[in-house]
Amino acid sequence: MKIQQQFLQHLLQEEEEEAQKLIMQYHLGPHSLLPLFTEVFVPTLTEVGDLWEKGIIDITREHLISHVVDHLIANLESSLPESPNIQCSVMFMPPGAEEHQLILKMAEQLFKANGWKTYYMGRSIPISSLEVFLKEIKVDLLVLSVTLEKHLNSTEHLITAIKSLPAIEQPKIVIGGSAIRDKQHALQQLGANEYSPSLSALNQLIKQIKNCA
Ligand code: B12
Repeated sequence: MKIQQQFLQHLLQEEEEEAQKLIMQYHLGPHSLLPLFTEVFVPTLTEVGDLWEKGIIDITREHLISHVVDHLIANLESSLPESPNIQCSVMFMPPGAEEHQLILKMAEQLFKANGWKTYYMGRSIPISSLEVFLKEIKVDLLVLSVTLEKHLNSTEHLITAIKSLPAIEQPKIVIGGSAIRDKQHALQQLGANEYSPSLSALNQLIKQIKNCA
């Protein structure tokens, strides 16, 4: 059985420890973080969403599974090799009331693995507090993910607020997520600097930025 299917089976049977062991073996092998995310975590979450939509699993199990995946992503940090600090910093935020955050958490690990300083802000940060934070701390990049269309208005509002800060306090904004139609939507309508349709595209962008000092 493919590792992704084994992983899903462990999650569906609430075998968190086995799921964790499988991931550690995979991650410690010749594979790196990106294939773990794109070949195991993302297809598993998509499949869990389909099972839920079809009524094969209920919302309780779906919540439990997303919680376990969340935990596994956080645990990966301890197994990352030391990478040289490249003086770049990045912040992650789900806009407005958006609750889907797992992709942002995976993105955070990709940045960490490349030597970036990361700030994970989580949900419900008032824009005024964010502005105070950006005055005090240099942040080069802000990464946003929007899954549901109903959160596009608050996304646009957030981007407009960031863009009206003095240039020196403004991070560049990268956005992705299934609510974003295409690059034109992301850049022209929402006002982001970059659109990233997948974690692989984001990883390429990270590799292009060598230094922020
Ligand atoms: C886990 C989960 C939850 C968890 C989230 C927990 C957490 N901490 O994140 C909880 C239980 C909170 C949740 C809640 C809800 N959810 Co939900 N959820 C999911 C599930 C199963 C996985 C989400 C996930 O992490 N996906 C990650 C990956 C797999 O996919 P992706 O979002 O498509 O992203 C891809 C690209 O867009 C890109 N990408 C996305 N963002 C970014 C950002 C950057 C920077 C980059 C580079 C790339 C990128 O990378 C991915 C891979 O290529 C999905 C199923 C699915 N198909 O995704 C449903 C799903 C997204 N949820 C759905 C729904 C309806 C809801 C609720 C409205 C349910 C409800 N009635 O309460 C609420 C909404 C809450 C809210 N206010 O936001 C629907 C959305 C349908 C739609 N588009 O309208 C889905 C698709 C399930 C379904 N099949 O119906 N959910």
